[in-house]
Amino acid sequence: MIAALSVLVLALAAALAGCTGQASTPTPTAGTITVEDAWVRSTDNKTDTTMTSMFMTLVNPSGTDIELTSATCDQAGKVELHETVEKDGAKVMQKVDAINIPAGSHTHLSSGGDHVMLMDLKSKLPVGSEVTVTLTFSTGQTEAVKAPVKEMTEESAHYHPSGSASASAS
Ligand SMILES: [Cu+2]
Repeated sequence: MIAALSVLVLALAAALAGCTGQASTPTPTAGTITVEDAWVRSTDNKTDTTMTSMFMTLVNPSGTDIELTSATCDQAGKVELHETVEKDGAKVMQKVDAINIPAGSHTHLSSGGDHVMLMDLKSKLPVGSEVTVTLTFSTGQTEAVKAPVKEMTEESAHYHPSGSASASAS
């Protein structure tokens, strides 16, 4: 027990020593984001079938803020990270450079909020099909996410159910 503890102390000391000086540079091994409940909105019943949105929950159990910095998808000519803002009383989407996932917390990508935008789609995305999107994070972690294609429902279109809204939601 004592031996195990001193090993831990040594490891901590080494970690601290490695961090002295400037702000820590994230290492790929620090990438611990997990992706939950990913899905892509079907182009069925959409007027514009050239683009659609991907939603999910990104969980960051680490002690450092991590950003989603880019995404790619074989079925889309272009993929952007979007946020939704209110402009003149209307909700509009705009491109952002990154989506932050706070340390020890999570970020919901949802309709009416932040999302991944799949653009210049090479084919329609019917309900029941599947899309693979590769996410890249500020830690260097990449995650290939297989997302089912689903219909946008009344429930999923909601901004954030008031009961489960988190303080970090915007
Ligand atoms: Cu968008």
